[in-house]
Amino acid sequence: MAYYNKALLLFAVLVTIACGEKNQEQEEDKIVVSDNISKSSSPALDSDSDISNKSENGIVEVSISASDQMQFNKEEIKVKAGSIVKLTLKHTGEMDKKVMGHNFVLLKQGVDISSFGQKAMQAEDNDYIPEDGEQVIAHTEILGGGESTTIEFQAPEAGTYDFICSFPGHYAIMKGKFIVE
Ligand SMILES: [Cu+2]
Repeated sequence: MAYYNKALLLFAVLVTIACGEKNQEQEEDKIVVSDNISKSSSPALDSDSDISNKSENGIVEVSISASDQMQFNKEEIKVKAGSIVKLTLKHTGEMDKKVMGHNFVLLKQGVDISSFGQKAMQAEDNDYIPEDGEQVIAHTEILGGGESTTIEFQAPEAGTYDFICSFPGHYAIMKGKFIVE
């Protein structure tokens, strides 16, 4: 119940932020979410192209899934700076979260993945997020097979960030780039 309230509060804050940014240039409203790297990397497609997902009020929806094969289905996620990211993580497998748990953790720039991953390993009671939380921009809880969860956060400043699953032993394979343009 406490978690729910917290999530609701966070949502309310994010909505407030999103509304505050409504007045930015129209250009800011165009969010590119890449779910197919080869398709979106064509230089012929400029930012005015209509094929990319557009967002309402600067909110961009991103979905990513994780499997019993210990893999994310995406290696790259692209969003526009300043947007509110509504990210859904889905565990498409069947295995228990104690055996094949997955989360999505967006790391701050400069954080070393393997040293973070080793620290995270000791934080089982905190969804494998180190208690200080200092190296993390946003994260989901740990999911087991068949579960899904959605988080919202503000995209950090333009740049390339790493995302990982911090379940013990997964970060070496389950990682990708979160690109803010
Ligand atoms: Cu995982």
